Amino acid sequence: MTDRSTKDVQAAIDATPVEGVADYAGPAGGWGSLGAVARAVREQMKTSTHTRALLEMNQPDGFDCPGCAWPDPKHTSSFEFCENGAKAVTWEATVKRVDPDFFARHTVSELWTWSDHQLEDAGRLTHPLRYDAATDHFVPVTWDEAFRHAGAALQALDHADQAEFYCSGRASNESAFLYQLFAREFGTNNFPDCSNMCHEATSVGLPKSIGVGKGTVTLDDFDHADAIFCIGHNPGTNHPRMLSTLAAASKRGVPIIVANPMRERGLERFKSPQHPGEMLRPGAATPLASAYHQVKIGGDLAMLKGMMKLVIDAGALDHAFIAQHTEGFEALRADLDATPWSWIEASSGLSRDAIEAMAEVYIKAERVIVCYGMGITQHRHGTQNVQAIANLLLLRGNFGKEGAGICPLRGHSNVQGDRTVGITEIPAEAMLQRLDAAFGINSPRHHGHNAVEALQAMAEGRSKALISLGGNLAVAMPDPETCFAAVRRLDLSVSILTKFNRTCLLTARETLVLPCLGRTELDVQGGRPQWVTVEDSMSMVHASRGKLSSPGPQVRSEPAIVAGLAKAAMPASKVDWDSLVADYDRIRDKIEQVYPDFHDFNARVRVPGGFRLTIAPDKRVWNTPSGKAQFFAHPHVDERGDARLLLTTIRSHDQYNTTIYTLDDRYRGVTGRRDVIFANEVDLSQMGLAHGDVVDVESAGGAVLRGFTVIAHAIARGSLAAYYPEANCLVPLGDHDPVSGTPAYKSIPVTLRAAT
Ligand SMILES: Nc1nc2c(c(=O)[nH]1)N[C@H]1C(S)=C(S)[C@@H](COP(=O)(O)OP(=O)(O)OC[C@H]3O[C@@H](n4cnc5c(=O)[nH]c(N)nc54)[C@H](O)[C@@H]3O)O[C@H]1N2
Ligand SMILES: Nc1nc2c(c(=O)[nH]1)N[C@H]1C(S)=C(S)[C@@H](COP(=O)(O)OP(=O)(O)OC[C@H]3O[C@@H](n4cnc5c(=O)[nH]c(N)nc54)[C@H](O)[C@@H]3O)O[C@H]1N2
Ligand SMILES: [Mo]
Repeated sequence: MTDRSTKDVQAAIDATPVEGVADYAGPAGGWGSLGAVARAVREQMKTSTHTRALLEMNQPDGFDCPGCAWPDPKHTSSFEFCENGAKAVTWEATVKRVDPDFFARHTVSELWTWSDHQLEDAGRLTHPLRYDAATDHFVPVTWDEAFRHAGAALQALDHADQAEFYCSGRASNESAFLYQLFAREFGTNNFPDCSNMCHEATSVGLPKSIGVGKGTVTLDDFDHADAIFCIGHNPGTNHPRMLSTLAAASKRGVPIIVANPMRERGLERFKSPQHPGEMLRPGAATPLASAYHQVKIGGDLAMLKGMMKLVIDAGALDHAFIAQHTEGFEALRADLDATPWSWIEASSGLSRDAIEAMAEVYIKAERVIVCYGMGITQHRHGTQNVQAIANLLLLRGNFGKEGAGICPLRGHSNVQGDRTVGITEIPAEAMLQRLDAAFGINSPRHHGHNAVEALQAMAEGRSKALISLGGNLAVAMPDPETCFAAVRRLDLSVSILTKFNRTCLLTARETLVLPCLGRTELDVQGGRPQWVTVEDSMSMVHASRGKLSSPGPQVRSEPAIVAGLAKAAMPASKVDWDSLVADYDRIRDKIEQVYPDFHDFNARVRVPGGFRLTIAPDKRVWNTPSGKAQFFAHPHVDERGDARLLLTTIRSHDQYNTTIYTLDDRYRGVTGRRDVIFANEVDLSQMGLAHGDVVDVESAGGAVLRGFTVIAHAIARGSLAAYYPEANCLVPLGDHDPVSGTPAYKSIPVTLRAAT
């Protein structure tokens, strides 16, 4: 059995005290959340104006939370409380600064020895900086100098495809649109972006299945679903506002079925800080998961195929829907017939009984939503996983009806919007034609690099310049040895950031760090406050208005910085950059010209709550080549062979990707440390190891993560977990889903041995 009861694991943890490791018995949310917010406010913010800013979050006239892409309820009267949203805001609104004095005090070699937490905790960037190799210091430069140096290095390239334009997912639609315009006029489609490490399997897999690479549900659908499946995501930490939605469904008696190798408290029970009754009653909390299946790492495809077999066996197909709306059913059925239960059970780590129980809930429900996250996408078979979820939903017509559909939990708050407005290495011809017509430019037609290809090109010297609009590319990517060296050999590295991070320390021949405003801050252009727009994971586009004062007079907005770089790189540019930056309405008018779905953009987005982009499957319209939704058969291949142990990499409760707020992970009972490996206690004893032992972890390629402590945890047999980015050295750069290019961060074959 894979399901170790939490009690058994608890006994193991109690038997051997390990520093910083304890059981967490409470629910998600609750007083712990309030305490964490109070602490974040205390440590980062000093003024009450800043503290009040927290109340502006997710209000119609306030700013969009930079935390995650979960949508806001339509009728929010009170402010939606979310601990991790509050951490994201306090981290940005901090009163700490890394100013020219700071960089005069610390050399780059010294800063290299700092932890990722220390680097960002030092504060907000205040001045444009340029690396001076002679002194090993970053020194302040004027904006004109910064743009001149960047422009000269870009002009010195042999051709435009030697430049990589990285985009992280916090950029607004307006800055991302200008950024892609800059790169395309410059002459490249090289857009590595954080989506390539995240939901690329969704962006690539779903259009083939249902004709759109996005989720199909809205928040309202959760009020009408008869069953909700949560596969491979951890909302208590990564999408905390989702817990209110799940709690409401749970109170309606809707089954919530979880498939996750780890028991995550945020999927088990929730004490809502906005619910005074629950907060004041000790022990009160809303149960979330009605059933929790600890699938083996990478075992989802087998589990989903088992469920599909059972749906067919039970005669529970929606025949009319399949006949009218789909193609490929017979091939899927043949593949499922050829898939033996022995493989399904071995590969998923779940018994047939358990999968039958899941299928029963699925079949009983008229309307089903399947939610999923990185536990599905970050595998070699990520695209197959996503398409298997679409298959399962198609079998019973769970698209285009209220209360049903697919719900990818997106990552960064505007990662979906950035994609929508052109950050893609594989642009559609029709879009390029409209872009060219709107600006009188000639966009390149050949495809560009995704994130893995960009790093490979940089590592091999084929690409020589990297511009980063946000993010911490080299740390977020697998295989730091390769990726760090790749950035260091560049001719030009430009980072547009709110905070200093390790990627900036990988100095190239010319290295510039440019400080930008965050989303919470007031952005004045042309004498007037500007605002931006974002798209959440349910395709709602709405306004975000920053209120806080700038961290310093030198700090510029992202659109202004992108325009400055573009003008310096292309003195003969056809685009009137200054006019666009002076009034963001003009940028939105251009977005509308290039993307017809944004018709009346400036008017519609001024309505509180904004508008929803077209999601054709809502109307059972399928924008696939055949005009039908497609079933995809995925013959079972066990790509990890007989690897006995797979390691998955996860986020702690106190981190935002490469940003480490503190070293704690409250819901998993870890305090003050991140050098731990979560393991199944039976696996440990079979390996001759015990809770608290110090081990070395070795990947199949021979990379070793040294001196980590194994801790017993309620995790499926054969499965291990460690924090990202610490464990990224175990993932080779070439280990990714061949279809989407998503790195296989979630299924790394490893061995463990006592530390040497
Ligand atoms: N506070 C906070 N919020 C965030 C982020 C953050 O770092 N901090 N990051 C943002 C970003 S960019 C993203 S992409 C999202 C990420 O949100 P999630 O997708 O929730 O991210 P992970 O922490 O990677 O968690 C993955 C979950 O999948 C499970 N899992 C691992 N391997 C498997 C598997 O093989 N099968 C199954 N079924 N489950 C598996 C893990 O146990 C874990 O519970 O969150 C966004 N929101
Ligand atoms: N092993 C492993 N690796 C992973 C993952 C995993 O699950 N496991 N997850 C992957 C995923 S899903 C993702 S999305 C990537 C994340 O990859 P990235 O998006 O590259 O990384 P972040 O850590 O989100 O970026 C943090 C930096 O963004 C900057 N920043 C913050 N706000 C703003 C802003 O408003 N504007 C600008 N210009 N800069 C800003 C700050 O300076 C900060 O240092 O990591 C991936 N890597
Ligand atoms: Mo992500």
